[in-house]
Amino acid sequence: MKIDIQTRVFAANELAAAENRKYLDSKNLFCLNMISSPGSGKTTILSKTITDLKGKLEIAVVEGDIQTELDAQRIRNAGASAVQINTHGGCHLNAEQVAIALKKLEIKGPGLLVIENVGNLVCPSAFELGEHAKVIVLSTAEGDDKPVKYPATFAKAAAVIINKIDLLDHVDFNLPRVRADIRQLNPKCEIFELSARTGRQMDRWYSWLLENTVS
Ligand SMILES: Nc1nc2c(ncn2[C@@H]2O[C@H](COP(=O)(O)OP(=O)(O)O)[C@@H](O)[C@H]2O)c(=O)[nH]1
Ligand SMILES: [Mg+2]
Repeated sequence: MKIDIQTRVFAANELAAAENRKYLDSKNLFCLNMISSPGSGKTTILSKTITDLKGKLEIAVVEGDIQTELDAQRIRNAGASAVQINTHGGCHLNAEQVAIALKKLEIKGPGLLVIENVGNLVCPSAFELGEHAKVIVLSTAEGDDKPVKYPATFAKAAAVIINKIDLLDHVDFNLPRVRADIRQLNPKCEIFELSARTGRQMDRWYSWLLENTVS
């Protein structure tokens, strides 16, 4: 019985994700599903990206949080459209919630749509949202064991951002080990090492976004 219900939940989600993908493709929107622990810097990375790529790339954001409109407000302050989804306890976004947010956003396209998922490294990677790629963010402040502890999530990434490299001298974070662990799980993904606070090494991330977005 339990398996039946789980199967139906996943099947309904897959259908809604496929509809989202059709919609995104019809508007020439490149869509990223951004996944990380809480506090790794997703909203900071997005805010800086929106500011720095103003005039070069149209960006819209769907924000997923258990509670509050805080992150959507930060994105609007940076100059992009944002819709906030509150899951009220749910640990991940699902494709139907994203479909509702897409209707509210009414993005013209072409451009980039980023879905900032609810902060955790487990459930979000199990629910497809219709995205073209998953981006996992890992910060130097949260320890260097995350790729090996959450292998399924890292294995699905098209790109991994190692954020807060400005803190490397102050935290226990073995960067070569993390690089090697990510490569072991996912030989092909892009790895970006940057600081959203100082702006250091954001350029490669920007080039990757621009290369993948139809203009
Ligand atoms: N030192 C440092 N702090 C950062 C960096 N990026 C984000 N932060 C801080 O980390 C905290 C969490 O950031 P936030 O963007 O809200 O993370 P989110 O929960 O993943 O969206 C905030 O206090 C940010 O100012 C960074 O590159 N370096
Ligand atoms: Mg956030």
